[in-house]
Amino acid sequence: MKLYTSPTSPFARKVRVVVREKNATSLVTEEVVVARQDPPALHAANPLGKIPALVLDDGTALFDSPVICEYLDATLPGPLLFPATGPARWQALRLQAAADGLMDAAVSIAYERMREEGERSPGAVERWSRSILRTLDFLEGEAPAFGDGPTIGTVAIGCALGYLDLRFDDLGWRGTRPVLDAFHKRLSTRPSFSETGPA
Ligand SMILES: N[C@@H](CCC(=O)N[C@@H](CS)C(=O)NCC(=O)O)C(=O)O
Repeated sequence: MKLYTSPTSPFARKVRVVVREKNATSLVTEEVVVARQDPPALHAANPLGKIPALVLDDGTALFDSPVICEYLDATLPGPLLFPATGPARWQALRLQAAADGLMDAAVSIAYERMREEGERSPGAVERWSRSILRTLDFLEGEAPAFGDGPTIGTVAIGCALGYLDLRFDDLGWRGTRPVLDAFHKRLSTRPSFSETGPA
């Protein structure tokens, strides 16, 4: 399988973490691309032109990150990151949705910063920033129940927080969110995270 990826994309990192949690690095070749340079190979795999995209050995291409992660989890051996049924499944998917939304808002702000002065929208940045802060508070409230074994929910949260550390160093999210901070520090010691840290 071939994964189109980038060292800084939090969405691609989710997939790279899942590959490692499933002990499957030998099955997935990672190809770094710059989505904003519109590489044809990425567009062939994902018409949306976004990273990550996974091309299977039969040529089928999968996107976006929740679909790729669930495919890998379902088809590779090892402990399940997507609980099969029941409340645990909905909790994992709910946390993944919160983390993915946080990433969306953070990536949107990062892109906004790259725009020319006259093309920027301070109002949109303000809304995305408030959404990030609300979601961090939500996650702080959920963190005592995260449990020890990783799920797709906690994997996605770890990637979202790592992206904040990379791009929003000045946010200081840890100060008022001690449970989330402790969770992130614990998660970061897993090889799947330490090997995929944003470059
Ligand atoms: N919902 C998508 C989001 C993927 C995404 O936004 N990727 C960014 C990189 S972090 C991207 O490729 N952006 C390129 C663009 O928007 O042109 C997923 O979960 O995979």
